[in-house]
Amino acid sequence: TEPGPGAVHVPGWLDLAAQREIVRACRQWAVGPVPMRAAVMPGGHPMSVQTVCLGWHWQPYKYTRTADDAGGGRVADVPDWLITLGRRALAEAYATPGRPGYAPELWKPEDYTPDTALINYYAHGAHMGMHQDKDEKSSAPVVSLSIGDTCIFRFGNTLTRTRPFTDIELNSGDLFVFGGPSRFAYHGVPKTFPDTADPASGLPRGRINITLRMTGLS
Ligand code: MD5
Ligand code: FE
Repeated sequence: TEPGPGAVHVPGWLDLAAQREIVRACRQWAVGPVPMRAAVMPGGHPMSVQTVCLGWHWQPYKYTRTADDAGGGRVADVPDWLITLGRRALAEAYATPGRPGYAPELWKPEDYTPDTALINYYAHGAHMGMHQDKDEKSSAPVVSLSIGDTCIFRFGNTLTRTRPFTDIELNSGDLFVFGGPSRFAYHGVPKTFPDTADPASGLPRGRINITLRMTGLS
């Protein structure tokens, strides 16, 4: 379905075997080379969501080459299989004739080379406030993959962090692509629903969201 222009939701895109493989990779990334951490906002409050970064390290509100807020060092690269998965995601969302949201002009899958993946972990009770993703210097789409607990994803508008917005349930295995006019919309995750995922996803507790991005940085 297409909640806004360039925003395409593909429920159940990842099967359980694919979800388990991704969770297994995330478990490794969470311990190093730069461990998963709750980023600390400029006001001094740690986020309730924990994040591990690939490619570039995200610190509120900038990308850095070394993880100066998390022990220093350089984060792992985005693996080729994840870049390939991102291209397949774009092909599915934008280039499948007949799918609502069909928009092959928005971005060519073969031109999609995400150089960053942000892996967010939502323990029970974690949430993410309304914000825009504008630290990237590229308008390439963001590919979002969800695994584990169901959440409410709040998709807003480009002008304000308030209404109008659309609340959408994201379940384990769902794909969401944000491109075109939706790339810089406000969005957030007001809540997750504890213990709602099939344990066969590989994630017995909490929620993982992976976002693939092109930073436009070098
Ligand atoms: C999440 N993550 O579920 C969300 C999914 C983040 C973040 O918001 O910044 O790590 S990504 C949702 C997204 C990305 C880019 C644009 C839009 C939504 N949008 O226009 O709604 O952890
Ligand atoms: Fe975001």
